[in-house]
Amino acid sequence: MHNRHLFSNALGRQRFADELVDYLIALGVEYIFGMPAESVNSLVHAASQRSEIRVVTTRHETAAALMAVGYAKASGRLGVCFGTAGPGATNLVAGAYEAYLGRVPLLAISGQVPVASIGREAFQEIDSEALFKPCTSSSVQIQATSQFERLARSAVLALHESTACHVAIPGDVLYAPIAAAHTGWNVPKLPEPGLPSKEEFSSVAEFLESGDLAIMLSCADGAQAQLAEALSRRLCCSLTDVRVPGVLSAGDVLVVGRVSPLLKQRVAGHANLFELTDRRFAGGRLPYIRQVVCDVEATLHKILDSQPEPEKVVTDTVFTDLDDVDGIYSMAGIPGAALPLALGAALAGNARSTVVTDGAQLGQFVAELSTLVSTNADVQIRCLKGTEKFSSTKQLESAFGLQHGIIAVPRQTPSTRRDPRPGERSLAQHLENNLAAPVQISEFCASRLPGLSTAQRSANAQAPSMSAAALRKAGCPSAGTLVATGAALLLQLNGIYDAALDHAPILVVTVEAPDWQLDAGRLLDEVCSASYVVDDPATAAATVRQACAATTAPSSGVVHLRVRGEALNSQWPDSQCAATQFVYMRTPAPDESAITEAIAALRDAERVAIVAGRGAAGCSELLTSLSAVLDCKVHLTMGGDSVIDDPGLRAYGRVGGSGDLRAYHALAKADVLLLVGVSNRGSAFDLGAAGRSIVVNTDPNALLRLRDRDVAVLGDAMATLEAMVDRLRPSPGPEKTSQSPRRCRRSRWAERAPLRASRLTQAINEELARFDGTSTVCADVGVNTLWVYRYITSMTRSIWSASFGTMGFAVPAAITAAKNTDTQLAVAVAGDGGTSVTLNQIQSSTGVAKPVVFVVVNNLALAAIKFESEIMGWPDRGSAVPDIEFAQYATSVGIESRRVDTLCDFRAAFREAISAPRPYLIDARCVLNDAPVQAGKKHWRQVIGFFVAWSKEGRPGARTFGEVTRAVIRGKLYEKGLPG
Ligand SMILES: Cc1ncc(C[n+]2csc(CCOP(=O)(O)OP(=O)(O)O)c2C)c(N)n1
Ligand SMILES: [Mg+2]
Repeated sequence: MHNRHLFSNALGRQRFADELVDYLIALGVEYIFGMPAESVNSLVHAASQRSEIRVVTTRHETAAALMAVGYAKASGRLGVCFGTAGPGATNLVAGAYEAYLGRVPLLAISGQVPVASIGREAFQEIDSEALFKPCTSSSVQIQATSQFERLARSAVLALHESTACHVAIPGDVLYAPIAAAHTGWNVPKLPEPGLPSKEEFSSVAEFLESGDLAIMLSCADGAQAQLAEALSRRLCCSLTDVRVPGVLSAGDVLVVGRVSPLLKQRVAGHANLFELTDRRFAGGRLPYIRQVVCDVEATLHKILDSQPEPEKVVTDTVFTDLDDVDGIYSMAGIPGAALPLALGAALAGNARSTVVTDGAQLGQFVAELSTLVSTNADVQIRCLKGTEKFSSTKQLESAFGLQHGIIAVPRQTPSTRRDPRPGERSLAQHLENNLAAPVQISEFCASRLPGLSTAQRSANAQAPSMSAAALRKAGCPSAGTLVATGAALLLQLNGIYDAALDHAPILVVTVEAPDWQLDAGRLLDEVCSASYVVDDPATAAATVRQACAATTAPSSGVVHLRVRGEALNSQWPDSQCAATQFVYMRTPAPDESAITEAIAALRDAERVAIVAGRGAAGCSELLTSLSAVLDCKVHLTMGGDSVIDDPGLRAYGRVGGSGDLRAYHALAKADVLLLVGVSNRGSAFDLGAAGRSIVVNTDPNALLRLRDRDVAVLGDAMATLEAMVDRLRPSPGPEKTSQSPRRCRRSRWAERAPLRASRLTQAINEELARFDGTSTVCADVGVNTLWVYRYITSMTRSIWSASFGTMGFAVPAAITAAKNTDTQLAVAVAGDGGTSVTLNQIQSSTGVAKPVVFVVVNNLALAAIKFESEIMGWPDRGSAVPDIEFAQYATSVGIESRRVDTLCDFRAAFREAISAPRPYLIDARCVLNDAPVQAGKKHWRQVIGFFVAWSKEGRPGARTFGEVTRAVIRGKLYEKGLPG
C-alpha cells in the first residue's frame, strides 16, 4: 500500500480508524476480534492506542467472528470482528450468518482494496458488499472518509435490532485523516425494556387462551427457555425451538426470544404469531406478527404468576457441537463453532465457559487453542471419548501450552448412523463418471451423505473447495466440491473465490435438504458463470452431466449445481442423452495488423523481455522457441508459474515487486516487453517496465491501460506466438538453458546460524533440483510466499492462490496434488500465522504413499503484516502470535515431524522427508526480521515509514533496523550471485 498520508499519520492526526475506534468505545465495545492484515492494519493500530478496547488476534477470521458472537451473547454488548479485503472478508461471512440467524448484535468490518483500485480487478478484490447481503441485515461499502455515518448506522442497527451488519472499508479510507466536520457522532442509548403495558398484557393473555397454541423458542436464552417450558406445561401446549426442522402446524404461536430469520420457514403460511421480545427487528419482514417489546423474563414470570424476577445466578455456560447435549450451539450449524463461541463468551467475564465437542469438530478451529492461551480465557474443553483425532491429550496440551486440560467424557447417548438414500449413490456415481477427479467433501458433510462413497474427504471443512481449485490449477480438466449444509457452503467460500479469481473454474454442488436455509443462488451469484438445478430424479443424470461439462469451459466463473433433497429419495434412471457438447468459440483470432505491428516492434528492439502469465497456458514450447529466436528470457508471473515446463528456463526469475531482482532489471532494461496472457491482477505485482509493451490477451480489459506507443493484440496466445515464431528471423540456435539451480556457495557459518526463510527456500530449491522425479510446490500467503516466489524454481509444478491470496491454501493443495496427480513429491510451504486450515487438514494426508512435506516457516509472527504496518509508520502491534509446537502437534495426529533451528538441520530434515513415501512436517524456526524488499523499486515513503515506526519503538526498533538492514544486504548480494 502506498502511504499517501505518511506525514499526517506520523504527526498523529485523527484517522478514520481512530474515529471508528472512538465510536466503538462509546458503544461500550471492549474487544475486537480479527486477523490483522494490510487493509485493516490502521484499525489494529488505532485500537492498540486505546486502553478501553483490546484486540484479540485469532488464527482465522471465521473463529474471530464466532468469538465476537460468543462475546456479544454473553455480554449483551456489540460484538465486533474484522478481516482483510478478499479472503479475510469471505472468512467472516459464516460468523456473520451465525449472528444473523441467532439475532446477536455483530458488526463485521472487512477491509477493501484502495478506492482507486475498486472495480479494476485488483489483487484480492471482491464485491464483499454483495456477498454479505444474504447473511446480514445490512451490508454497505464506504468510499470516503466523509461517509462515517454509514458505519455509525450499521453499528447502531446491529446493536439496537440485535442483528448482524457488515461494512467494507477500503484500506486507504481507514488510514486517511478525517475532517473535524465528520467527527463526534451521537450514540443512541439502547432502550431497556420493562413490563408490557396493561393493554399489551391483556392481549397476550387473550392470545394464550387459544385452543391451538404452541410456544416457539427463537434465540431465547437459558432462563427464558426454562420459563417458557413452565408456561407450556401450565397451558398444556407444545414447546419447540426454531432450530428444529419442519413446519409447525399449530394455528397460534407464541414466539419467545428474538425473531430469527429462520422463523419464516418454520411458520410458513401461519398468520397468528405473537412475539415477546426484548429487541425490535425490522429485518424479519414478518408483517403478520404482533410484537411486544418487553423484558421477556419478567413478563413470563408475571404470566406464570410467580414471584418477581429472581436474582440472576451466574453459572457455567455450556457451548456444544453435539446435537444430543444441552447447551448453546451454533444456529447456523457451523462445525466446531463451540470453541470460538465459548472463548468469546469467557472474555465477557461472567463465568467459565465449557465446550462439549468431539474430535472432528474440535479440530476445525484447533489453532484457536493458541488464542485461548494468549487471552487466558476461562474455558474448559470436554471431548467425547473415542473421537479424539490426537493420540494423547497430553501431547495436544503441550503443543499449545494449555493450562487447563482437555477432558475426555463418555458419550451420553449412542450415536445414530444415517442410512444412505438411494439418490445419494446415483449422485456419487454420476459425479464420478463426469468429473476428472473425485469430488471433494468435508468429513462433516460426508457424515450427512453416507451414500457419497466416491467423494474424497477432508478433515477441514474449508479445505474441499481449495483442493478442487488446486486440482484445476494442476491441470485437471474438471474438479468439484460438494456441501450438504449452508454453513458448509459458507466455509468453502475461500476456495470458490480462489478458483474464480484464478480462472480455474470448479463445480460447486449444494445438496439442499428441505430445511436448507441459505439462499445459495444469491450467495454464489457473484462468482458463478452458470447454475443448474436437479429436482427430478428422471432428468437428474443429464443435468449432472451437463453441469460437469460446463466446468471445463475456459470461463472465469464457477458452476453451481443445486441438488434438491427430494431428488435423492429414489435412484436416478440412467439418461441416454449425452451432455451437450460445449463448443467453445476459439478465442478471438489475433488481428493481422496488430501482429504485424508487434513483430515489427520486436524486430526493431535491442532488448526484449517476455513475461508469461496464466493466459499463456499450453504455450511452453512456443515460448521456449520465441525466447531462442529473440535471444531473450521468459519471466513468469505467479499465476503463470506452471506455464513453462522447463525448470531451467523458469529460473530466470519471477516478475513484480515480490519477484526477483534479475527479472526486475531485465524488465527495466528491455526496450520492448512482450506480455502474454498476463491478467490485470498481476498489476498488484508492479511490473517495473519502462519500455514499449506488446500485450497479447483474450481479455479486452487487460488492454485498457496501454499507452499510445504500446501494441495491443486482442486474441489467442497460441495463435499469436505461432505467428511470431514463424515470421521472426531464425536464430543461430537455441540458447542452452541451465538446469542447475543457483550456485550454492554457503559458508559453514551460514549453515549453523539461525534459520532464515530466505535461506530455507534456497535450500528447498537446491534439494528439489537434485530430486529425481516430478515435484509440486504449493505456497501459502505471507513473507514466506515471497521468498518461495523468488527462490524456488526447480520444481515441476507450482500451485498458488495467486489472485485471491488466501491463507490456508498450501496444505489442502499439496495433499490433493499428492493424491490425484502424477507428481512424485508434494511440498507445502506455510506460515505459522493463519494455521487454522493447516493444522486441521494435515490429518487428511495420513496414508498417502508419496512424500508429502509440510514446511511451516515459523517466525512466531504474521511477519508480512508486521512489515506492512511498519512501512506505514506504525509500530508493530498485532502481529506476534503465540508459540505452537507444530512438530508435537503433528506427532499427536500421527504424522512424522521434526523441529529445526538451523539451515543444516533443515536440509537434513528435508532430505529425510523426501526420501520416503509418507507425510512429514518440518517446524522450521526462522528469524523474524528477514524482509524481502521489493525488487528494484525504491519506495522512499515506505523506507521513511520504516524509520518512523522503528523510532517510535525505541530500543527494539533499533534492533529491528539492524536485522532488516542485514537481511536486505544479504538478499541483494545473493541475487547478484555473491554468497549472501
Ligand atoms: C484468509 C486470509 N486472511 C488474512 C490474510 C492477510 N495476510 C496475508 S499474509 C498474512 C500473515 C502471514 O503470516 P504467516 O503465515 O505467519 O507468514 P509470514 O508472513 O510470517 O511468513 C496475513 C494475515 C490473507 N491473505 N488470507
Ligand atoms: Mg509467520
